[in-house]
Amino acid sequence: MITANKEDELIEVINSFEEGKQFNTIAKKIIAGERITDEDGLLLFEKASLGLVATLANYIREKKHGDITYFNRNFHIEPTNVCVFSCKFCSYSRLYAHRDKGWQLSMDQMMDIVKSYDGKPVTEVHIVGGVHPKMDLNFFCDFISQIKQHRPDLHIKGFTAVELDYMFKKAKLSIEEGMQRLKDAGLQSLPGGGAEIFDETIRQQISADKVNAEGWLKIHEAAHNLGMHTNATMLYGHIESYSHRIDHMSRLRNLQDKTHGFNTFIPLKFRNKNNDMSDVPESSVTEDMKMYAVARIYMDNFPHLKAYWPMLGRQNAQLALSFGVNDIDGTIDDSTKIYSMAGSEEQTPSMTTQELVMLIKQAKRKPVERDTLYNVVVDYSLQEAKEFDVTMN
Ligand code: V47
Ligand code: SF4
Repeated sequence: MITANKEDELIEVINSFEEGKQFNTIAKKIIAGERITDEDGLLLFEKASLGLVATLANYIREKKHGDITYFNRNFHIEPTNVCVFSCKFCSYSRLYAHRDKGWQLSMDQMMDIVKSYDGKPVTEVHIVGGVHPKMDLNFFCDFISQIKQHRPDLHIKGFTAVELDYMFKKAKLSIEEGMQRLKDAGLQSLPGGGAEIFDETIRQQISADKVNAEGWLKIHEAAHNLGMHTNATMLYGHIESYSHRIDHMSRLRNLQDKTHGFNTFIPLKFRNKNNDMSDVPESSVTEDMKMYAVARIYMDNFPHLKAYWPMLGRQNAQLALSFGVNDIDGTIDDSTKIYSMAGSEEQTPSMTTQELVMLIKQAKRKPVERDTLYNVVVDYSLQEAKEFDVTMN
């Protein structure tokens, strides 16, 4: 619980930083539960030390969640890496003209992946891939309903707004009609991908040909209006400026005010291997941690902030727990290639429940397994280390 003492303490700590005085107003807003402005956000990015943003972000994180740190048991299905688009940062996709160099799973192959988890305690399947012109809305509705028939308890989170925009246009359906079809088939929530950077000038340079900011936001709004929850990402650390990051977060914050449908914000660090932006250096760990902290401070109406460990690496994801992050995603089971192909340290991303629990406990936080909608599945903070060997695999 946050006490008056803790609030006095916060101001005292902020004032102890060399630059502390100019951040007094922001600290007071945070204590009062008031929203910071775009200018405040920019000031934090540009002028605050890492220690200062960490202090503010951690205060907010503990006010919202205490020490609870969520993870889930999940796996991904990437139906194809063939894609009609050509984002410059993408190391994963192969153009349709070179589809023989990529993969394209059949319905049976995808259902075999789902069936390989029979009897295993996973709660979520995350479906995401390239935009393949032959994998259309009917194909994916069929796939989703087959998953639901086979395993009704598995939460299906699938398809970025980029994939959906293409599917709906091809099917000549409005966003609302297309989304309703997928929901009826069994789709339950949307992942946050495809957002990249909303600013049109930057978007034109890194992913010119796919859905723009307005389209991305409209698709998420439509999902929210149908009662579905979604996530939001931001690809940072390439050619964008701090103002572009604030603009991106501002558009998400505004939509969240309207719909309250977002669960989690996920800043995604640009990785520069094997893509057309390999000349752009990657951000430093200091910059990554600052990104998480400012996101936690600025995105006041987003309940959760996720450090996606397959992209960031497990040690930096652990570190991020001191910079506002309260979720590190899941077990993954080596089922995604997006980040390993872009040069992530995690070449075969997979963590057992025990490893995730220990990683969180080492950071002196409380590990809680969640489902996709943040319902508690198991609270591991209540279990002694000895019991792990018996209860977890
Ligand atoms: O939109 C692609 C990113 C995203 C690179 O909602 C890259 O829970 C860095 O959105 N460097 C797709 N990032 C993945 C995604 C996601 C992942 C995990 C969890 C959730 C969730 C969503 O991957 C793309 C793009 O922004 N990406 N290439 C790269 N070289
Ligand atoms: Fe295609 Fe997505 Fe890669 Fe862009 S990021 S090229 S839309 S797979």
